[in-house]
Amino acid sequence: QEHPTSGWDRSSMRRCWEFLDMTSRSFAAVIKELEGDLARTICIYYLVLRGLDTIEDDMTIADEIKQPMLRAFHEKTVTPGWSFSGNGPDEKDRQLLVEYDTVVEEVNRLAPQYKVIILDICQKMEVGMADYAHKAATTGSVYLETVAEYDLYCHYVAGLVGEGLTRIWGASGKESPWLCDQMELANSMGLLLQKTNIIRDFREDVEQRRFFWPREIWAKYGFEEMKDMFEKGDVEHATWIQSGMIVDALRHACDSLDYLRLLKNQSVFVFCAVPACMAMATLALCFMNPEMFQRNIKIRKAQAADLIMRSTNARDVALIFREYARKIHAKAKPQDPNFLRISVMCGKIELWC
Ligand code: PS7
Ligand code: MN
Ligand code: MN
Ligand code: MN
Ligand code: MN
Ligand code: MN
Repeated sequence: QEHPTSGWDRSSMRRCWEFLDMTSRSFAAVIKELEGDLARTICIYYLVLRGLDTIEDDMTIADEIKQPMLRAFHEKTVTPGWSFSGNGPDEKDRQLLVEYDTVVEEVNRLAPQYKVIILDICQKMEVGMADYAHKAATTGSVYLETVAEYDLYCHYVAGLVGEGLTRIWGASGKESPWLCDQMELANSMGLLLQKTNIIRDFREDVEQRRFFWPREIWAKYGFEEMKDMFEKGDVEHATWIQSGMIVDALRHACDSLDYLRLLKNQSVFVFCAVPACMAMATLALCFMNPEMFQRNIKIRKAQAADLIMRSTNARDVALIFREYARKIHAKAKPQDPNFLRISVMCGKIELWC
């Protein structure tokens, strides 16, 4: 952190580094290791999106309030002195918005080429979030019907993050400008991470009335509502739905490996590779694991540390992906309707190496 460009000499930036530690379990370490002005830039990018997501996630904010808040967030983000104390008391990152004027101050200090990218992504994401939040508030228990709609929601909340990161890598000169021609791959990185999060957070999301699993994947097993998957005691069918969600997330694994192979800067590579490996480990942990429907399961600290140590180059990361693909394949059951698709998907990861 005590780098010439880290902003350690300013109290506002020091507070932002504290907010990063407070709001992110997995990203803080890899962000701090980024080279040159990227560390501070990505820290601010993270805090802006974390602030936006803290409004999206808060189900205690009424739709009439939430809609204009979300849609104006890119303007609030550059308005000196702006902050927000309207989050419910239980919202985990509410303090970030209470002191958001500190983030605003640092956004306005960013190099213009970075600031314009961050605000552009913020504006696109808030529109997507607001549209889905409105649909959820007005239709009740389910808002994603098809896998295509699910892909689009994940594009808004995570694919766009990957797009913005890629444009920032290009603008920094630390990655090739032609990386920006690979936005489809950047989108896939985001979708792999977001879908893993949506699978793992199943119970917590349903309990807070956030229903991200597309009906197309679960309604065919006779469930009428998402909570039926843990209330009806039909563990077998719930398991096939879980494997359907996991094989859908695995569709993005090979694209993610393709993206990682294009990176040249070591600090950028580690930043992108570590969350991707964590996602693969999390998918393997969730697969065929009925515990996931009952509580929030997490990979072990030691396992995470091992992944961080091994995520140093594209070849080793591909081997990590293959290791988890094999774990998944070994747990797959022939009576699972997704069995063939799982085998094919694991085979594709195997062949990538
Ligand atoms: C700028 C590092 C590496 C090319 C705050 C990193 C919600 C999974 O859905 O709150 O609310 O439950 O558990 C991160 C692509 C984004 C996607 C996204 C910004 C990877 C706000 C991470 C992170 C692109 C939007 C989990 C997406 O949070 O989610 C920076 C490459 C933030 C990345 C949301 C989710 C993160 C997430 P939810 P959570
Ligand atoms: Mn969230
Ligand atoms: Mn969210
Ligand atoms: Mn309306
Ligand atoms: Mn989540
Ligand atoms: Mn059946």
